[in-house]
Amino acid sequence: MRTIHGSPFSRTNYVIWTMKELGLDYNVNPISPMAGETRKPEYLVLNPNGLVPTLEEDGFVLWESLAINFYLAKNNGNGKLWADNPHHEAKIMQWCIFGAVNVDKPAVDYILHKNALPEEMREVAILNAAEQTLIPLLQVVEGQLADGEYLVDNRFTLADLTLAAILDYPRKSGYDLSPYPAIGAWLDRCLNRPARIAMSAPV
Ligand SMILES: N[C@@H](CCC(=O)N[C@@H](CS)C(=O)NCC(=O)O)C(=O)O
Repeated sequence: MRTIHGSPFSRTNYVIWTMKELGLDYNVNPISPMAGETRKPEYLVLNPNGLVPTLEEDGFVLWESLAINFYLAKNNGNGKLWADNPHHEAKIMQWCIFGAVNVDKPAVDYILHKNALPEEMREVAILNAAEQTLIPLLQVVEGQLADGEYLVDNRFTLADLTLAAILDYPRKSGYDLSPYPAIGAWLDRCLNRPARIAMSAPV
């Protein structure tokens, strides 16, 4: 029995996308941070950070969306989403870590302070800083995509899934990606995959 704890409107969606790509069976326990459900004692036993997502699989518990995705892809993918040699594995990890460590924070700050937070909580200084921080990071991704349709091994891997999931929301919130045509085309390619589209269906 595999359960993913977390509202699909959170980083939980990175893991749901992975499970859909891999064709795995799963249940979603749609607990919501907004409703304070991640701070309840029964949830803190699973994830002492009080954050989503958390994976529970036959008594095995794992948190951090990237670690969950590595675990699922390495052990269930038969090469899908993952690598066929150590160099590709290292490159997939490089792009995923780059996404989680460098891109995620300014991307989330941008979304929150552009339109997700209630208006009185939005700060223009944070929005502008996020916008500026993203520029050199997007230039790096644009440079990589100038040479191919995907980030690693010319096929869709966890590297693409991770970065596309992170960059989807700033674009939806209005971040101007027109200076980065390769990113725009690649995002469309990734987000139009059947597994991603299936995520909007009831789980
Ligand atoms: N690095 C963590 C971040 C998890 C995270 O920040 N989750 C947010 C939702 S997207 C959350 O649970 N927030 C609840 C809170 O801050 O109380 C991961 O990728 O799993």
